[in-house]
Amino acid sequence: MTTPTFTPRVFSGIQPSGGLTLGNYLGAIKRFVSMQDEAFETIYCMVDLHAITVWQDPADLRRNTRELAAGFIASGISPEKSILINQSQVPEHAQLAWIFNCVARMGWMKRMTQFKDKAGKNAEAASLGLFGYPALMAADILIYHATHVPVGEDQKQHLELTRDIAAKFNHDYDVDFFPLTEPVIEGAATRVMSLRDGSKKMSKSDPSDASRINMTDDADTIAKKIRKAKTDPDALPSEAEGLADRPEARNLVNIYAALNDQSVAEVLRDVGGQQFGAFKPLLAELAVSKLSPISSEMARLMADPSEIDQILKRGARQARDITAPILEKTYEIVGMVR
Ligand code: AQP
Repeated sequence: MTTPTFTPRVFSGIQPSGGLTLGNYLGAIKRFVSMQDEAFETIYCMVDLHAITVWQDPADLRRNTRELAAGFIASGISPEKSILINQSQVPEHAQLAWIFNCVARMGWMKRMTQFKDKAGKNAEAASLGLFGYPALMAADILIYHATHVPVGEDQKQHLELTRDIAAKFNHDYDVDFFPLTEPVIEGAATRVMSLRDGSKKMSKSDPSDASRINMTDDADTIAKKIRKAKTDPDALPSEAEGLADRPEARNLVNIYAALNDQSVAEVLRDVGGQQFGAFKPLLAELAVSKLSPISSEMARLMADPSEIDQILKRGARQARDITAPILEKTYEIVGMVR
């Protein structure tokens, strides 16, 4: 059998499980934007079905989905260049996920660290959906035959599972139908850490608002959170090796580098030797200058969400032109009578 060539196609998604954070922006959205101008078809998704794997108030979910779409558009994702969707309007995601539930093995799923982190000590009370989350994520990607997935570092394990599912499906049915998708984990801030604890990733669902910068925070709030960010008493080093055992310092320098499109080495050439009292105001000023145009555009878009709803509806129609034939072919391969 000849190996098919797949159209270079990017898929990625973010959960509308809260407001967008600087971690989502630097780890994912910035790369989503740049990939639009490379040789890829791009599809970006508000993964609302993923969000309900933990409880979401329905009104909040609706608002967060629209606000996330506003965040994508305000950050530079163009509905003319990319297909923008919310997952639940493209039913083939969930339909393929069922097939993948029957391909993925319990042993594979039990190794997923995100489930262990999110379910915590009380795993018996976690939803079945939270456990099955990675199979739905594999379906999100493979229902488009996506070849590349830009994500933050925390999603690496789920992308390996996506490749395992594709490979097992292809093997079991003796086809070359699903591509082995490549993760795209690039940049100075693939893992932005909490501002309160350098060992935890910045997360929209962290109970402490001071742990994260939200894309909708105003200039004063951003400056205050950076001023209060946990650091150590030493001055910044002049070379990256000097950050090795200083997670909080490393995090702030990584954030600066990613926001300013510089490498860590370039940043440290300029700020090495400075105390945090001098560096934090620079970082705050940079963050405000990059984020405030995005938050004002988000506010403008949210003032009339009907424009967002139209974009998502159109996106779903475009998406289904790709997903419906792939689902049909999958059912045929599996042996469903059509
Ligand atoms: N701290 C982070 N640093 C770099 N990238 C990050 N991402 C998330 N947090 C960071 C990337 O953002 C994309 C969307 O993530 P998600 O919302 O689907 O789920 P998540 O990774 O679980 O994000 P959160 O903010 O932690 O959400 P909650 O709190 O609801 O679980 C992914 O590409 C992710 O890598």
